[in-house]
Amino acid sequence: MTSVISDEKIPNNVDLSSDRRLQRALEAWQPKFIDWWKQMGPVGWQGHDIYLRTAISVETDGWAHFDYVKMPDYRWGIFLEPKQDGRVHGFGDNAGQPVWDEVPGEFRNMLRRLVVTQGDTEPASVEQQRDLGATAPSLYDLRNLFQVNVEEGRHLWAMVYLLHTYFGRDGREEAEELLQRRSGDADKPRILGTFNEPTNHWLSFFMFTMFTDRDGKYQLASLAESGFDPLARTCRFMLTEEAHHMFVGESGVQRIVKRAAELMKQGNGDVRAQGGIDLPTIQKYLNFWYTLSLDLFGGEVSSNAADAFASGLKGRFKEDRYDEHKLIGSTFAMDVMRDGKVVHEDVPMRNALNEVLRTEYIKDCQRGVDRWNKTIKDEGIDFELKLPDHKFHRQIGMWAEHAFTTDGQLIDRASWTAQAGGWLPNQADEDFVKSLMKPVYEPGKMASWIAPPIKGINGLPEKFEYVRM
Ligand code: BYC
Repeated sequence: MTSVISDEKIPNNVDLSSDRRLQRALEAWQPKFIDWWKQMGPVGWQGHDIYLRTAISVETDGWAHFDYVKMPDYRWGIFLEPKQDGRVHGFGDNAGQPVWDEVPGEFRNMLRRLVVTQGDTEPASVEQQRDLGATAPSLYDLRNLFQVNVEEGRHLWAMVYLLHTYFGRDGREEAEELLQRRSGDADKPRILGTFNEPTNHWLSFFMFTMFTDRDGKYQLASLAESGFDPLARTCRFMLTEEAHHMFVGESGVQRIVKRAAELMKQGNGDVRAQGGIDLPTIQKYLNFWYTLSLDLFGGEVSSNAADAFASGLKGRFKEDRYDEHKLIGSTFAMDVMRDGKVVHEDVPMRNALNEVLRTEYIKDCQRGVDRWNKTIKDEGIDFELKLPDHKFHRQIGMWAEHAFTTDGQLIDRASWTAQAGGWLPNQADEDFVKSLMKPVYEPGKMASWIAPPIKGINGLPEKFEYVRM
């Protein structure tokens, strides 16, 4: 193997050292990835030593190896969960048949589209977050940002591995394009809308990792059920890393909420005047990022979703929990728009699968919001954060053409526009939040608007130098 492609540089459990074809594809792609990382990855921190976790094997002691590393030297690896002998399709028309180790010809395009869409979100999020290092509220948070970024990089590698190994020349071309699209670019945007939105301060970053990464959890879990076994095994391993990203988001917002509640009890109770982010402003950013993330589940009634399920490529969240896995003749009761009115109707289950998954996701988000509300209550403050109705502020699917309040009341577009600044961050909110974003790089110190974490990384104290300045 070459100096660029070696088991030492690219930890893996896919037998890279004897796979000449994969080595050749990666020899061409890896330098382009590094160029992309240096150009589009975290700005200003490429030469610093960061205390990072690297996955060096899938065994429990190998997937969380901690050490200082400079980001461009991070060992992005390729890991699949070990193969389960005798695994069969768990759902769809082929339920009970042996899973596929190669791409089935008739589903090649659909599968490639799923892998590319998943892959595209990973570099997109790194691009969205590239400037945040300049305003980190602490070294602890700065390190967590970079941990998330390098792992999104690894998730890109995971999808590129599938493209290179199973999709021949098309796969190599798609892998190149994953490095060419750019978040927010007018000519070459990222595929899904949410991944073109700027994430230019830390409140948005924490909301993004809470809500958007949680979409990642649900999409990966559905792909982890896939009858295309290499995809299922790849996604299973990715889910272990995704959990940390959601922790960063949920605990980040929780610390901001806690600080707001503390400040409400101090001085004259004016949170903003005391350098915090007030709860109504936090609610607006919640409304914004949650609804953008709802869009990531696709249309409410979708033949794409039905086809992906029927063919055995994409299942439901934890398919094992269900008794019935073919879904022929069953229905899902859901809100739909009929003659200008919202009605509850039975929709053929296969076509409703995006909504089924979104419903699971909403329940999970609610559990997180409940935990934030507990923090507020424990501080003795009377205020509740709420998830807005699923029809509010949608850009994708059947609600996108209509305007709804945060309670789900249908209103006309003009009334919506008149009230939007009270529901979603307006320019003044954005300016205010940005005015608080001043870097704090002294070990153990925190910005004024966020409470300290409960504990440090990997058993280390909060004042540990997580990024060497
Ligand atoms: N924006 O039948 P429809 C993550 C398109 S996040 C723009 O309604 P379908 C991560 C759709 O492509 C998880 N376009 O929906 C998180 C289709 O276009 P074409 C990412 C959209 O296909 C944080 C048309 O509308 N993984 O990992 O059933 C940090 C009609 O589509 C959007 C995946 O998404 C949108 N929001 O479902 C880092 C899994 N929604 O084909 C990472 C793979 C829909 O007519 N992807 N469209 O041109 C999928 O399973 C599906 O593609 C979707 C869409 C669930 C996204």
